[in-house]
Amino acid sequence: RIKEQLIVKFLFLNSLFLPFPRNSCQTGPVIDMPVPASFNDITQDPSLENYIGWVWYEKEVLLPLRWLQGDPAPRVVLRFGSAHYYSIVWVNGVQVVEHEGGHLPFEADISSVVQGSPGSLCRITVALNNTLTPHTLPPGSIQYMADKSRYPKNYFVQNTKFDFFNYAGIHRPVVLYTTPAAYIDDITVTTTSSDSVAMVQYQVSVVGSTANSLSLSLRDQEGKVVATGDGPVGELKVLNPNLWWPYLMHENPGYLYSLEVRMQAQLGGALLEDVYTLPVGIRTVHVTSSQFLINGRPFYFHGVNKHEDADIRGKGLDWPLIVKDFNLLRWLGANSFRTSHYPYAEEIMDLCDAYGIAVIDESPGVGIKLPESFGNRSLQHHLAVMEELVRRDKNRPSVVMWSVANEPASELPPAAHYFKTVIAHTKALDPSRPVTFVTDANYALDHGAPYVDVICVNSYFSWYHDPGHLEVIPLQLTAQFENWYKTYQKPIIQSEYGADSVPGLHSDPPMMFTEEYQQALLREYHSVLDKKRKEYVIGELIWNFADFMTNQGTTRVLGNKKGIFTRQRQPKAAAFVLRDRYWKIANESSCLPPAITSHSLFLK
Ligand code: BDP
Repeated sequence: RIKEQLIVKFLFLNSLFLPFPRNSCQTGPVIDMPVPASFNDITQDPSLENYIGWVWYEKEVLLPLRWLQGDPAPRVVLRFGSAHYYSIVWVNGVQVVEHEGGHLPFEADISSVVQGSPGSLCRITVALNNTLTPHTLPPGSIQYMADKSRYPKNYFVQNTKFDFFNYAGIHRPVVLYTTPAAYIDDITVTTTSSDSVAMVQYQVSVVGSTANSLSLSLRDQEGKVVATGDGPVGELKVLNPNLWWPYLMHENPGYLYSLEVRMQAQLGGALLEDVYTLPVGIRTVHVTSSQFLINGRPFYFHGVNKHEDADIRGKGLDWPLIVKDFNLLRWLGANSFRTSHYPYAEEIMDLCDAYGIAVIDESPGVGIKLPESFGNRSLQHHLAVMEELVRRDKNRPSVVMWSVANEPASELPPAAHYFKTVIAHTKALDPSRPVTFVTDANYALDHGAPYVDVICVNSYFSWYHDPGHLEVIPLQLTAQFENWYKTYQKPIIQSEYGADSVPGLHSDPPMMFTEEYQQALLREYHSVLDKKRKEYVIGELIWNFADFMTNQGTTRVLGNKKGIFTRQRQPKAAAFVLRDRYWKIANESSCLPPAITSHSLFLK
């Protein structure tokens, strides 16, 4: 890769926008680029696949005239669901927002720009840079190869300490929307409940007016108003509530009420009204020394770790894939997943709320290994990312725990201050949920574990350690659990375990990389999990739901093959092992789950 590389310019295609009139003599060569999508796999050009640096997107759209006029005129907002990694956005040549971080939304109030411009054409320009540094989340580093006998001049590589391809692009939808000049800026909802009564505590913030009134009404799924309230802070009382339950823990999982918040404000003689509707699930989460309780009942995570990853679109949002994955989760009998290793699209989280899939919501804190990534600069950024994540997902009943990181070098002494601070900050932002990070450090050396509510531990016995020796799993896994529990007396989740398998590769006796070996390894883990789940182990999340792309390397055959489904979502033999197990576990609970048939999957 050469540093003085071309600056890639894209047209972005998004059904929301009108086509951009090409003018290549002004801009140089331009490629059509779909949004949302990663740009890496769209063309046949390997230099774009592995591109590191700035790319530019541009699009012209026509705004309705009513967005540009009025007294007061509406507020016009440009919102990005996410763009990886660092973005600068201009509208009609005026910079409107800068954002660091690839997996969370950002937006800009562009009213003054578009309302001040003649005409209703709005030119949106985005400069995007996917370079990772020791202070980004996830961290990375650029390495220049100075040896001129081996590399061309200015040759460099991007090094990362995480195991997925660093896809880049505008990954989630871009929308333009309006609000009145005075508007509902934020709503926070928390819930408590006893058998026959629940309280929904709310807090609403309004921007743009001090003279406003707020009224709230909570409707059940039949549309009946079950509680009303007013003012910016208060409590709604719900008699005989329908609680939000995870999938397979109740015959009606994912029950959502609908909270309508209505604001009226006087502004310059005009009466403005803003209405926002928020889905609300009533549920509680508690952690004891050996249990994870949802609505007071022990919850066992039988689920998966996922990735946002697919052929062609990379990490771009893809509705058919999302719905397919939820159908597979329900087929599998999975009640939960971890958003390994970054926050997932809001569209995915919406379905978790609606289907009752419990989520461990993870920040992009993956691959924090270098000592400089534990310094103050990185820490401040990590705190800011947790603020963005909590602000986005705080009202989601499906989010039952925050994970601030995956497999950091938590054996390094600075990890103590770092994780103490990040976890305390997250708890201050959201006192209602437990906080964890996922560790692969030795139990006796981990400096972050004292601060978590639940121990989440990854291990790859008989894969990365003692490869090929399935017989060591019972001893090593039992010791792992006992050591952690003895040290911390906190509930434990096996947050990753698994083996690569190349679909169609077979051997008996099982050998590594075959479907049989993946099955056998899972079964060995399960026999220990079956003992320990009666004690303090509160969950198991397979690594991974599906095969996914990684950097090229000698241990990766077109990506990581630890999926129980292929990248195209076909089951490997291991998927059937897990399916039998998850349905068996679900059927053991006192509440019988609904009989699942392929037909009933479509009825909800
Ligand atoms: C774990 C990481 C995960 C990797 C997995 C693996 O958390 O991101 O993909 O190992 O190597 O350590 O398959």
